[in-house]
Amino acid sequence: MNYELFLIFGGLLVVSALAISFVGVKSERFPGSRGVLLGLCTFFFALVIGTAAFGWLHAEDEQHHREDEPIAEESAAKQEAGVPMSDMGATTVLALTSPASGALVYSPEGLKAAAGEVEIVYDNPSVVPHNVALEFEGKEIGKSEVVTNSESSLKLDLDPGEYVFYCTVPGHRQAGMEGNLLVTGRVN
Ligand SMILES: [Cu+2]
Repeated sequence: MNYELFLIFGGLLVVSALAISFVGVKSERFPGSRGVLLGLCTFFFALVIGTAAFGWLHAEDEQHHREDEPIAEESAAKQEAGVPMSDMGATTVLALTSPASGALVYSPEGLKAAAGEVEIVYDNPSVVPHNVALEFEGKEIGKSEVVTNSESSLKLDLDPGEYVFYCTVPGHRQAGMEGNLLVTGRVN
């Protein structure tokens, strides 16, 4: 709507300016009186203000449209992927970190979660490479990317049981980078 008004005002401004200059060139007596001059000035002033105002309002509208789009696209993508809206955010997120000094330890030393989707978000603020892997009954069931000065995460669907988390960088687990993850029964 504001865009149409912007076009109308803008178009009117261009047409009137051309008409006035044409009359001005043809007639030596133009504008003739102060009243006509004043009227024309007011007329152009109003057109310029109108064009600018609706142009600005239109720009505002556009911006709102753009702000709304990403959210709409994201939920549409999730629905397409078959993820029910109500089940989103049911993941248990566990924070794990190591000292910035590069010491070969995890903090906290043990983790606990309810069965279901579990994500271990590991933050390594040191220059020593680390990651987090998970083992069940002596078998590795998943591992995150090895990182320095960054975060890496591991997401798995876990049944109740006792798991062991550790660092896969050679020597680190033996030096103490391991801990227990206890997964308890599903809470429904
Ligand atoms: Cu490590």
